[in-house]
This record gives sequence, structure tokens and C-alpha cells, in this order.
Amino acid sequence: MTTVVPNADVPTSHVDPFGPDTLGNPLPFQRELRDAGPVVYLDRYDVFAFGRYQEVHAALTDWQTFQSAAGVGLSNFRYEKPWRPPSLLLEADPPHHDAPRAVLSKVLGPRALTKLRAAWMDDARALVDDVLASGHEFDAVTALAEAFPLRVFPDAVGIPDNGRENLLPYGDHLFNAFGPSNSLVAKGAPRVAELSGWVNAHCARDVLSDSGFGAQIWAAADRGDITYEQAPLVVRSMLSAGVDTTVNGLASVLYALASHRAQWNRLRADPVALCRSAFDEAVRWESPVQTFFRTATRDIEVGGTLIPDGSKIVLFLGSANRDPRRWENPDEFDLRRDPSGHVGYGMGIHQCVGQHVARLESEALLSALVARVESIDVAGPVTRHPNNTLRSWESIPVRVTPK
Ligand code: OVV
Repeated sequence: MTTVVPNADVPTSHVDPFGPDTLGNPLPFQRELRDAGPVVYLDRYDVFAFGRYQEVHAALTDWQTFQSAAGVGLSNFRYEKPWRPPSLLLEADPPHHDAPRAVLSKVLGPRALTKLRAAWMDDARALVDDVLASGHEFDAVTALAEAFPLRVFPDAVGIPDNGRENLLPYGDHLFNAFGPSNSLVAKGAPRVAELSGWVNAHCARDVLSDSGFGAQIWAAADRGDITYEQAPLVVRSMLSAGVDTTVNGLASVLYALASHRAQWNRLRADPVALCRSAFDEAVRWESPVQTFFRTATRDIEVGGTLIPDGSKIVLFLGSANRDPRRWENPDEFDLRRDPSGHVGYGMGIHQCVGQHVARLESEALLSALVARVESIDVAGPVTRHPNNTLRSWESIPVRVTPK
């Protein structure tokens, strides 16, 4: 029989992972975390942290023990009222989670996306042509990584043109709000009511076009697959999770290629295969979503540490994706690697339901770029946009040589 001494010698860190220094460059802290042990106690926030691939993966796939329904941010819904009604997908577990998940999974699934593929490829070519027509030096964040999703995704959902500029700041605040209520959350607070009002209004059936993803979610309510009360919240999940995530994923793959000439050349040599798989290597390398929390549903022992029932656990996805215990040369962006198994989209029942949309956006954009451009290079200092959850970008100046 083994007896667990409750946390007698759990490694403890006083570091604030959500402070400006660590958010600015999270890699040194993440290495310390992994090297300190499988479980580290963060005393600033009274949470346990997992930084190694093995424990992060195990927690993501054990939803019974590591629940999402008490919130996937620092705040525990058992004690604190959430700032918005919880997501029916992200902040729920079976059985409640399953019907909304099944509906959205089908609406955003590979079969459904085959219908959008040709049009998105054309849209990407048109965007790249427009960008090249106005110059060969531009900001890859605004000109491509933001412009492309904002051009195709709201149309696919079926929301009108007016007000699309609200999607990014709404997402920015949402992803900040998973962290502690620090200055990043305070910065977003003044616009919460306005932005939430806009997003919630665009979940209603009568503002959505009648053929998009939104309409298909409402049609699922007509069939009885979900209720009419659930439908607008499922639409809200798309508007919440579908923009800032892909924008930063695209920015990351563009940055990775612009800063690794050999990888760009590999992409050019085998564009059909690599324009698709490059995105997943970039998602592993950068982990646009850095962290999500879980809540223990019972006392559980992990790596010799007792995690008491009700504890919050922060899973460092970005750290797991660079764990040398799992990956060879983890810090290298390498298109020859098989990145499958990365936890950048999560893992298990909550794994990103929009991942096929994200991959298609990237495939379209990279294919258009490779078709038109000989080379792409970083042309000035790159800057980050601080966010409590996202590894987000402000600016990536690039120079391209057109074909
Ligand atoms: C994965 C994710 C992030 C943010 C919001 C949601 C999901 C949601 O379902 O609202």
C-alpha cells in the first residue's frame, strides 16, 4: 500500500505565469516548470500546474477526474459567478456537453467543409493578390493573419458585414478572462457590455444568413438535436473561439516560415502536402492557446502529489508541446517532423471542434502565398500582443519577393 503524504514536498513556484515578463517570453518558465517535477504548486494563485506532456495529455483525456464544468480558467464556478453564461461546450462535461458538441462537430466537420474549399482557395488568392499589388513589404499580422479569417469566417457563419471588427476584441477579452483578473482583464472591462451585446445579438436566428454554420445550428434545434435555448450559445462558441485562435495560428505559421528559410523552401518543394501539415507543426511550436485549467472532481494522486478534490489545475499546453521528454529538438520548427499528438488543440472530448476550419484557412492562405511568392522574410522587429491565454501577435513585418 502506498500512502500519499499530502503535498509534503510538492515543488512550489512563486512565479506569476500571467505577469508581463513570463507572458512576453514563457519558454524559460515552462522549462523550469517541467524540470521541477510532474506537478508544481503555484502559490500565487493556489493552483497546481502540469508542464510535462505526459501529465497534460493524461489530464486532458480524463474528463471525469479533471472536469471542465467548474470553468477552464482560474476562476472556480463553484465559488464565483462566471462573467458570461458558461459555454455549453467548453465549460461543460458529459452528458450536457454531448449534444451541443455533436451538432457543432458535424457543422464544422471535414465533410461540411469540402463545400467551402474551392471558394476559400479563391478568396486566399484574391487576398494575396491585393496585398502584393499594394507593396512587397507589409505586416503579416494585419494584412494576412487577421484579414483572411475576417474575410471568410464570419461569412461562413452567416453574420452580416457590420460590426465584424468586434470579433477580435471580444476574443481578446474572453481569452484574458481565463487568467487572473490582472491589468489585461481590467483593460478589456470597459467594453465588455458593448462587445457581449454585439456577439449575443449575432447568435439570433433572424440576423444569421440562412445557409451558414449559424443557420445549420438553428436547424439542428428544429430537428430536436439541441434545444432552442441551446442554439444561440452554440453559435456563440463559434464566434468566441473561431477568430482570435486562427488569427494567431496563422500569424505563427507565417512567422515560422518567414524566419526559417529552409522550411519555406521545403514548403515550396512539396506544397500540396506541406501547406496542410505546416499549420500543425506551427500550432505545436507556438501553441496559440497556451493554457487551460481543469478542476479536480476527487482527491487524485499525480506523480506522488495529492491533488485535493476541488483544486484548480492549470495545464500548460505550450509547455507540453515543447517537452523534450516527448519531442526531439522541441524548440525547432521542422516540417519533416510528425507533429501529431501535440496538445495545441487540446485532446480528448473537448479537443478543438473547429480544427478542420483552422487547417483549411491555413492551407488556403499558404497555398496562395506559395503560388505567388518566391521568398518571405522577417523585415523588422516583431511584436507580441500580451494576452493571459493566447500567444498573440501585434506585428510581423515581412518582405516578400513575388514570382
Ligand atoms: C475553445 C474555446 C475558447 C473560448 C470560448 C469557447 C471555446 C466557447 O465555447 O465559447
